[in-house]
Amino acid sequence: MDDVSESPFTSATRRRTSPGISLAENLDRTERHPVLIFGSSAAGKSSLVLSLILGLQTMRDINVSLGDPILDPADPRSKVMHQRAKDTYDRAAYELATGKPVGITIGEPFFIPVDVKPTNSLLEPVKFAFLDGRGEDYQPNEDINADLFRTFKPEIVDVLRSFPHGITVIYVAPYSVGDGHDRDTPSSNFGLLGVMRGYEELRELRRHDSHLFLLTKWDQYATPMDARPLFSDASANDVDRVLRDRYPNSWGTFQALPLEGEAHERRAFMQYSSGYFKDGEYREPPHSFHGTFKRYPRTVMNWLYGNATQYRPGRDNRTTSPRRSLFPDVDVPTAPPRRSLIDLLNHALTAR
Ligand SMILES: Nc1nc2c(ncn2[C@@H]2O[C@H](COP(=O)(O)OP(=O)(O)OP(=O)(O)O)[C@@H](O)[C@H]2O)c(=O)[nH]1
Ligand SMILES: [Mg+2]
Repeated sequence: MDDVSESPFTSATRRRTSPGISLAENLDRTERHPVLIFGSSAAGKSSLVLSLILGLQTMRDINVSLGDPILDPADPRSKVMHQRAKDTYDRAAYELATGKPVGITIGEPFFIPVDVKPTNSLLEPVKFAFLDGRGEDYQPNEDINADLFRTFKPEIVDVLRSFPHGITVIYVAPYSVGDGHDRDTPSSNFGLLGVMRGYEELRELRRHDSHLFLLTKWDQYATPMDARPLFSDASANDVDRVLRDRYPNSWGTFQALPLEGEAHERRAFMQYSSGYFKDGEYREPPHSFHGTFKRYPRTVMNWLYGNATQYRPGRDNRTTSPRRSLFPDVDVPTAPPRRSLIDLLNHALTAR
């Protein structure tokens, strides 16, 4: 048996505490691509998932639905997890209609099964499992007697250690926390650093994994519908500048994360807005700006679809398939700017 007792990240081992096959095995058997979403409290994780679902629900040529339970039905936690997934999924449509902001996520992490079936027969159906959970679990520990970085919950440890195909990891980095004035990004920054350390320690099968550093709440930085088009037309340098300022440690570490067999799509970054917010409330944007807002979830979805089609679960994990695009009219997120090791080191040393 592996000796997993020494590491803080593996203290929650993959011991089977419930009947049925494990989460990672079930994801593999049902050919579902896991999308692990990490970020501090109020970073925008749930809003990201909702906006991705909404973005698909409003496309005429894509059928999207809640998938089958993620956990083995023999596992007593299966029903509870699926009910939470269902609530979140149904919430997407409700939120669109009423403009309610999403509430804080509580309890144990859970996965939302989302099945995507393009009606265009040339594009294959894909199944995702989106992780949602409370951001507190990814924030540095305030207790000085405890380790700074928290351990992952057992479900996440299971996927990282045992899922044999490519997974996607999204690091959610909000431009700000709260209403735009309370800029508590240092906790977010170190929280993401802890997540990367945990990934590095637990994940051995990295060669097909894809990583996205997502600067959320971009609308708080670049006003939408402004005469200056920074909201819709930011360059990679614009985004990099903000990340260097607010996420010095985690953004630097992300760029140096050893991924094994580098491919540029597998390490990406972009800015994101999960919708049009006015006075802290989610609103329907004016008609002429629909495309501008929708471009964000569609860009991320395009990339996720590419990851899931290229590194398909359920197949031989040494082979890859051609990368497919779900929305040919939008791009995928770009690779971070190339930097020398010296530059990265300097950056890490001068980080606040
Ligand atoms: N302006 C703006 N606000 C956003 C955006 N995305 C999310 N928010 C707001 O930020 C707050 C937190 O968003 P959530 O999606 O609940 O964040 P979370 O990461 O799921 O937070 P926890 O569940 O507490 O871990 C909510 O009030 C959202 O309405 C965005 O793109 N722009
Ligand atoms: Mg949440």
